Amino acid sequence: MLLASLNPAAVAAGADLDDAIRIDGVSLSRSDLVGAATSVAERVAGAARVAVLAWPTASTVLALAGCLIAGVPAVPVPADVGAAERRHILTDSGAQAWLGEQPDDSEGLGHIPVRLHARSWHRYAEPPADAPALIIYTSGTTGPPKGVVVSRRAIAADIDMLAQAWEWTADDTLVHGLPLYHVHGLVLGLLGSLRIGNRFIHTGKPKPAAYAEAVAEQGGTLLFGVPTVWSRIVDDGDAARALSAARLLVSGSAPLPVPVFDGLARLSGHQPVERYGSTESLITLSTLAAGERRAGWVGLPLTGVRTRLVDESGEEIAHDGETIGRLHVQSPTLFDGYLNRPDATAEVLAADGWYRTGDVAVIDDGGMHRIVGRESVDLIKTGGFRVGAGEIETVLLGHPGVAEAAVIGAPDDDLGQKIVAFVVGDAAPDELADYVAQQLSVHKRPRTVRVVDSLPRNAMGKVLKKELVQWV
Ligand code: MCA
Ligand code: AMP
Repeated sequence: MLLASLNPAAVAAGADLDDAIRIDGVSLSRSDLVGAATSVAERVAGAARVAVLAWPTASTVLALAGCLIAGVPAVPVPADVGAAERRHILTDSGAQAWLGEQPDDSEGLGHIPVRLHARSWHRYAEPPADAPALIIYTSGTTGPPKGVVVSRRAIAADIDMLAQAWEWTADDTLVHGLPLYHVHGLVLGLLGSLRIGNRFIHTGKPKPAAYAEAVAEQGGTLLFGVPTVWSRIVDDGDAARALSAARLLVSGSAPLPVPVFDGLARLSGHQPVERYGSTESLITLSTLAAGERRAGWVGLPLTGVRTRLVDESGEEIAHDGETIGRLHVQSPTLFDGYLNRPDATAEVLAADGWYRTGDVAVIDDGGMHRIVGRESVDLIKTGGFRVGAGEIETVLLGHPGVAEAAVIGAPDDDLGQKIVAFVVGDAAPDELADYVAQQLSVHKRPRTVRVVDSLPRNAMGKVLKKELVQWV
C-alpha cells in the first residue's frame, strides 16, 4: 500500500496512533485518517482528476489521502495562487472539481467538501502502482507551469529510499511548515509520514520559533526545511539551539549556504543532512544519517539511482570532484512526463531513461555530488520555490504600463535568489509586484521592480541577463 500506515485492517486490529497528524490546530488519529479519508474516497471515486487548493489544513490532508485511497489523481494548487495561473492549472489538468478548500473564484468548477467528522470503513483495492498519483505544476524557463505526472510507484520508491538513507522510522516525529503543493512538503513530509507511520506536525508556516517549539514541546525528531528556513533559524540563535534535541535536520530544494550549514552545526550540534532532487525526479541524492555530511555537497545516489555527468557534446565526464558537467539521473522515482506536453517531456526525458536535470554539478571519486548551478539563468529558485523568468515576463508584458520586461534571480542572503524585474514603461513598481501576485501567485511576485530607460541587449536583440545581475 502506498499509504501503508492507513491500512484499514491493521488500524482496526489496533495499530492506531493518536495525533498521527497535527495541522492547523487539529489532531487526527490514524483511525480518524482512515475513516475520514475513506469517506472522501467514496465521494471522489470515479473522477478523472480533482483540484486540491493546498492550504495547510486537515481538510487538505484528508482530500489528498482520499484521492490516493480512491486512485483519483490529485492536482495540488498553490494556496496563494493568482487568477491566470489558477485558470491555466485547471484548464490544463482537466480537473473536474475542487476537493476540500475552495478558492474565492472557483472558475466555474464544482466543489466537493471534505467533512472532518464523516467516516467510512469501505475497503478499497490498492490502485495499480503505475497509476498517476499527483499532477504537480512546476515552472520551466518559458511559458506557463507544466503538470508533472508523478506515479504511485515513484512516490513509494522515493519515500523508501529516503527512509533507508535517513534511518526514518515510525518512531520519528516529523516537523515542517512547508507548502503542501510541492514535492518537499507534500510528497516527502506528508505522504512520507503516512507511508512510514510516524507522527507528523505541520507548523503552518516554517517560522524558527515554531520549529523550536515543535522539538521542545512536541518531541519533534526529524525536521525538514528549505535553506531560507535554516538560515532564519540560525539567525534566530535560540531557535537553532533548541533543535539540539532533534535527531536529524534535513535541508533541500535549493543550495544550502556553507555558513548556514556551519551555523546549524555550531548552534544545534547537528550537521544538516542535505538532499537534492526535483519535481520530475523526486529526491535522488542525499547524505546519510550514518554517513559523511559535507557542507556544500548534496550527497550520494540513493539506492536504485544512477547519475552521470556529460559535456556539451554528450560525452561522459570524469568523476574527479572538479570537472563540471550536466547532471543526468536514472531512477525508479522519475516522472511519467509532462501532462499534454510530449514535446517538453522529450526534451528532458530520453528514451533510454536518463533525465536531464538542467543542473550542472561535479561528482568526486567517492560518488559525492556538488550542485554548481543551473544551465539556464531563466530558472530561478527563490525561498526554495522554482519560478520561471519567462512566465513573469509574460505577465508583466500584459500590463498596460509595461513596454519591455526582463526578470532575473539576483543573489539574496535570505531567499537564495530574489526575483528582480526590470521594466521599460510608466507603471508604478509596487503596482507591478501586486499584479504578478494577483495573476501568478504571491510567492512569484518580484521583490524588486526597477523601471529603466532601456534593457541591455546584444546585437541580436537578446536581453543580457548577466549584465542585469551586475546592475543589482
Ligand atoms: C507580500 N505579501 C503579499 C504581497 N507582498 N501578499 C499579496 N500580495 C503582495 N504583493 C505577504 C504574503 O501574503 C505573506 O503574508 C507575507 O507577505 C510574506 O511573504 P512570503 O513570500 O510568503 O514569505 P517569505 O517569508 O518570504 O517566504 C519564505 C518561505 C517561503 C516561508 C521560506 O519561501 C517558503 O515557504 N518556501 C518553501 C518552498 C518549497 O517548499 N519548495 C519546495 C519545492 P502572510 O505571512 O501573512 O501570509 S519542491 C523542490 O524544490 C524539490 C523537489 C526539492 O528538492 O525539494
Ligand atoms: P523543483 O522543480 O521545484 O523541484 O526544483 C528542482 C531544482 O531545485 C533542482 O533542479 C535544483 O536546481 C534545485 N535543488 C533542489 N535541491 C537542491 C539542493 N540540495 N542543492 C541545490 N539545488 C537544489
